[in-house]
This record gives sequence, structure tokens and C-alpha cells, in this order.
Amino acid sequence: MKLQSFILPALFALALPLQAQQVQISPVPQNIVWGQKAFDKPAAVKLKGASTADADAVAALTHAIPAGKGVKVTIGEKGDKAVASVASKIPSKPEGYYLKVTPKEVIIAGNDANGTYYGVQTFLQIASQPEVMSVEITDWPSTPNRGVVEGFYGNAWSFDDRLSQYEFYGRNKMNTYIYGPKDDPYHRGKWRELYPADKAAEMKALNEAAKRHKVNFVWGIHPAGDHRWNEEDNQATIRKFEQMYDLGFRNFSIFFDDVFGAQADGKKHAEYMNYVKKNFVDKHPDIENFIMCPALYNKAWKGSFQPSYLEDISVMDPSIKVMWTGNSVVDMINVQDMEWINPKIGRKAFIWLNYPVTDYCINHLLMGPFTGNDAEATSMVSGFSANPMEYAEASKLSLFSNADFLWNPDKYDADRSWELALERLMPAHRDAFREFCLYNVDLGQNTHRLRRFNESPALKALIDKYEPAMTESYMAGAAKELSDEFANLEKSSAELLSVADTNAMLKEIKPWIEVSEMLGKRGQLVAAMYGDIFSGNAKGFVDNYVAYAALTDKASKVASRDFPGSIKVAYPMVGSLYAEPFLKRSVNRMVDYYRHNNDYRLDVFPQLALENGNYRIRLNGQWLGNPKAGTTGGRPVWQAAEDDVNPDRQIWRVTYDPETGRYSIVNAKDGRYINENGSFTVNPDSNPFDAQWHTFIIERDGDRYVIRNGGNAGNSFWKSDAEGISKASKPEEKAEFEFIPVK
Ligand code: 14T
Repeated sequence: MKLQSFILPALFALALPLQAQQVQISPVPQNIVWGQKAFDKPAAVKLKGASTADADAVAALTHAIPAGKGVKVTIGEKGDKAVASVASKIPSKPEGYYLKVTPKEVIIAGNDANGTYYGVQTFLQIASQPEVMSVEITDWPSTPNRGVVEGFYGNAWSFDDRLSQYEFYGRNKMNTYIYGPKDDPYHRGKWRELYPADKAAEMKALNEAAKRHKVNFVWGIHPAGDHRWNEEDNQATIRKFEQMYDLGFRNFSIFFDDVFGAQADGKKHAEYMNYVKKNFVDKHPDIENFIMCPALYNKAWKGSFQPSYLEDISVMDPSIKVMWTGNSVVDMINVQDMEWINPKIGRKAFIWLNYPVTDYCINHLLMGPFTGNDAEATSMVSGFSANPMEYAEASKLSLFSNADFLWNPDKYDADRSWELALERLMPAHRDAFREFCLYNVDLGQNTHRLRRFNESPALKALIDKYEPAMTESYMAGAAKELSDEFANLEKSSAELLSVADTNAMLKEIKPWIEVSEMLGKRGQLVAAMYGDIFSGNAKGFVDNYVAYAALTDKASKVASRDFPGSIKVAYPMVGSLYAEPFLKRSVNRMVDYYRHNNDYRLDVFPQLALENGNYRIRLNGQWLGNPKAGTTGGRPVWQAAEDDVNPDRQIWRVTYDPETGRYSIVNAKDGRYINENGSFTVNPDSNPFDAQWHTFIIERDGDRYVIRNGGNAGNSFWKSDAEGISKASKPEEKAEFEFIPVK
């Protein structure tokens, strides 16, 4: 490790001047040997073998570089006369190819049609440079079925989105597109109905486009919600599949995901699959893939389904592929996952990776490096498809690396692949786009608990370095470096916004870029406030605070997907892991300090509902008390009489945390915290002040107060129940408490 990191840079430094024109090829080829310059970027290619070679491969080549007088390119598949001289060099692997570039000629020889097509794609990457290098490549994919499953809930991709995807998959050597948009009625709700003529024509055109790019369009149906497991519904399935077959589809799937209870019957699913296999697939020998997504599609759910579910479906015809999302719904794939599932289903599972899908965290974009899947796991799958974001163009950043990973997992380097994806997808604004993406990697708190921690490493480093001392003193360096980082985010976002209307990807995610720009501005204001507070510049502090608060409010109102017919509205969240919490903490802290040390313009700050102190809490003339004080039992209860024996049992210490904006409520007698259920948390150590649980939002309503859970405990109001307090299920049930200060 040490040795390598010492020697490698030295080697590269020597090698670079000679090999300046080497192109980073993605996916990374299995074997590649570079030579010297071969020729200048070709303006045309003189083709040999074009009439026998795969027509899509020839079309892809001549679409990029026209046929004519130019560089000699020999093209074909194993067995073709044109490439007979290199036949022994063609790897005998599905979709493999041999590519040789010399000053004299170029040879592209596929082991099969896809191989030739992929050889062309590699050549086009090499030939994109002003000077084209000599090279010899033998290459093939390590994973068989590589691609995408359009399987998210939300607005389905448009026709044009999809056309652009297939072209992109072809270029990046992904060969599979599984069609399962949850919100296409003819896929799920109206699965029995045939596509009407206009929709059928669209589907046909999509399939044909996919084919041209060597993408298997797997047409899928989701009947499981209301299939009655009878002959009538079986036949409705066949009728629908026959319609799709007639339209040209040769790959099919059936989805049973997200159905539960009686509908999730493994025996019925297996019988149905075998029925369709026998009565449809077997009647058409040219059908390539038949895939199913089981109801139990991840290990975490095994306890919620029939214990025999996986065994029941394992009896399906062995040619049927079975999808699997891993250890849980949203999880990266490792060897242990595959070792667990494969024997259970008697075949290699087909991975449905729920990344970069965001239908469960719709306010976030996932633009970070594609990491976390084991290279070794790819040899244990029958296919691997990624479920993307409803933002088709933006998903390409992650899908680029998905393709790279699957083709050659051993050579996959997530960061290198990500950098290259940025360059390929946004060449004219790479640096700006990179800065934006760095702030859009985290998922926020979400039900599936996936987080990504590589948000804005530069900002994170500054926060770690400076924040602890920022409460103590002014450090000019800290203010400047923080301000510069946020200025860079603002500038980068502004650059992207200036071209957003003419760039398909930026247009799609424009609301996030707007929020990023505001985050950049807000960060600079906070850095300025930090200067103001230590120099005693009350006016500057107030002005900057007011600007900050206005921008924060404006950013919170930016919405995405609020077009007519859109399924849900998203409110873009950017920098949710480090940037936003840092700004919030800093501002809360500074405002708290300011409020205690100044009297100029205190009205601009949100008023604290309650000042720190001891209070009695009253409702309907009763007092909240702690009769079991000093034990670990009981709960806060309503008491008609004042506690004369031990008044502290009816006194509550209320403390505001400026960092989180939430209060803790602790009994004055025994120091037990009221928790999110309206009971006690016994041990204050397990309930640190900044805990997400057991701290509350208190709001004023006239001379009464309402209390809400905060953070991880959700946001339900408190209500009064027969005995004490508890969470309200509806806001209307909320109680309005009196807080009476105790001197
Ligand atoms: F079929 C599956 F493999 C699958 O992942 N199904 C859905 C998928 O369509 C969705 O995009 C994804 C991410 O939200 O998760 C699955 O949907 C769920 C997952 C849940 F945990 C739906 C409800 C859930 F409770």
C-alpha cells in the first residue's frame, strides 16, 4: 500500500507526456494495451465488412463518423469473412469484442452482434480525441444482464426521456431496460386491458429504439394487486402479453412486489408463472428473458410472508429469473446476500437495486458516487438492474457508474467513475456541476435508513476544523474559508442556472439548483454574521440575519413536480447532512447569544415561546404532577390539588436548545425527562439534551401553549387523555396548556 502510493505517481508523471491522448474508456475494458499515435481524429471511415456486420453497430458508427474516404475500418462478427484474420483474438464470451487501432487500420470484431456494437462504442470514445492512439483491446462484460428497472412510484418517464435513456445505455454497454413504472395504468391498475392504439404505437416505437441500441426492453405487468388466480385472469395476462409480442417485444416480466396478505401466496405465484411460461413463452421460441419480481423480494421481510414463500416459488421453471433487492428494500448488494438467496430460489437472483430511486425521499437528489456493491457479488447474479430517480436525465450520473461497475467490477473505482461521468455528462460546465453534485448526495432521514456521508467533503472539513472554536472567538481564516466555499456553491449554481433552460438535465433539476444557489448565499451570510457578532456590529448582524431568514423562507417554498397531473410535490433539500444543520446550529447559537447581549432590533428574531425556567403546567384547572417521583414507574398525571407536601413534583424545568430549536421538559423533583409518548425517560444519560427523541417544539397560542414532538419522534401534538398526556393522532385533538412560571 505504502510502496504503491509512492511509486505510482512517479510512474504516471513519466508516462503522461507520451500518452496524453489516451482516453478514459467507460466501462473500463478488461484488457487494454495502448500504443503511440495512430492518426488524427477521423472525419470519415472507409468501411469493410459493413454488409455482413451487425446493422446497428454499423449504424452507430456511421451516425457518429460518416462513411466515406477516410480511416479504414473493418467490422464484423466471429464467422464473418471480413474479420477472419483476427478470429482467434475475439474473446469467446457473450457480448465480447476485439478492437485494434493501428496507423493503417481499425478492426472491430464482435463475438456476437452486441459485441460488435460495443466494440464500436469503445472505438467512438477513443476516436473522440484530436489525436487517436493505437490500441489493442479484448473486452467482455462480467455481468450478463446489466441495466435499469423503471420501477419507481411517481411520475413515469416520458417517451423522450426513454429514447434518450436507451441511447445512453447503448453507449455505456447496458443491455437491459425493465419496464415497471408503478404509475402506468396499463402496467398495474388496468393490467387486464390492452393498450389502446395510440399507446400501443408508442410502446412499439420505444421497443424498436431500445433494440437499435442493443437494449432488451423487458415489458412487465403488475397484476398481483387483484389477480384472482383463476383461468380468466390467467388468460387476460396471455392476451396482454400476446399484444406486446405482436408489437415486437421479446422480453417479459411479471411483478408481485408490494402485495401482502392473501395475495402474496407463493404457490399461486409459482403456478401462475409456470402457466404463462407454458402458454405464452414456450409458444414463442424467440422470447429471450422471462423474469419475476416476488412479493418477498428482500431478506428483511421474510418474517412477514408465508415461511415457505421462497421455497414455493423455487419450483418455477428454472429459466424464469427471480428479482431480489438484497438484505432489505434499499440496500447495496454483497456476497452474503447472494449466498443467502440463491440456494433458496434454486437459481442466481436478478438484482433490483433500489438506488438511485428517490420515491421514498422525494426532496433529495442522489448525485453522489455509485458505491457500496461488492465486485464479487456480480458473478452470483443472473442480472443487475438499478431502479432510478423519476428524474431521467439526472439519473444518468449514477447509471453511468452502474454500467461501469457491472461491466468490469474488479477494475471499478467509484470516485474515478464519478469524475468521468461528470465530464461526459456536463463537459462545458463540469466544475460547476461537480460542486452542485457534492451537495446532493445525502438522502436525509428516511424509512429505509440509507444515508450517504460523502456530502461536500470540503465544507465538512472546514466545519470539523473550525466549528468548536467558533463560539469562543473570531477566526478570520474560518470566516473567509467558509464564506469562499459557500460562494463557490453560489457561483457554480448560478452558472448552471444560466444554461438550465437549454440543458435537458439541468432543466429537470432546476429547483434543486435554485435551492443550492440560495444555500450558497445563506452560507456567506452566516459567515458574515459570525464576524458581526464578535466585532459587536449589531446592525450588521441584524441586517445579515434578516437577509438569511428571508432566503431560508424563500428556499423552503421552492417546489418541484408541481405540474398538472404530477403525483406529488417535492421541496428540494440540498446539503441536508452537513451544510444545512451547520447553518441552523450556527444561526440559532448566534441569535441566542445576541438576544442575551443586545437590545437593538430584537423584534426581528422569532420570539421564544417560553424562556428557560421552572413552570407549573395546568389544563382544565388540573396540575401536571409526578406522584411516583424518585421511582422508575408512573407517568405525568393530572392532579386536581396542588401538591403541598412536595411542590417540586408539580414543577417542570423547561430548557430551550438553541441548536435544535426544541425544548426539554424535566421534573424538578427527580430530573426525569418527559418523553415523546407522554411518559418518562428514566435515565437522563440515555436522553442527552440534543436527543432527537424526548425534546419538543413549544408554540404559543394566545396565553396558552401547544406542545409537539420533534425530530425523530415525528411532529404529532400532545393531547390530554384520561390520566395524563399522550400523542394526538389528529391535530384537532391538540391540548392548549398553561405554563405558570415559578419564582
Ligand atoms: F419490487 C421491488 F423490488 C421494489 O423495490 N418495489 C418497490 C419499488 O417500486 C420502489 O421504487 C422501491 C423504493 O421505494 O421500493 C419498493 O416499494 C416499497 C417499499 C416499501 F418498503 C413500497 C412500500 C414499502 F413499504
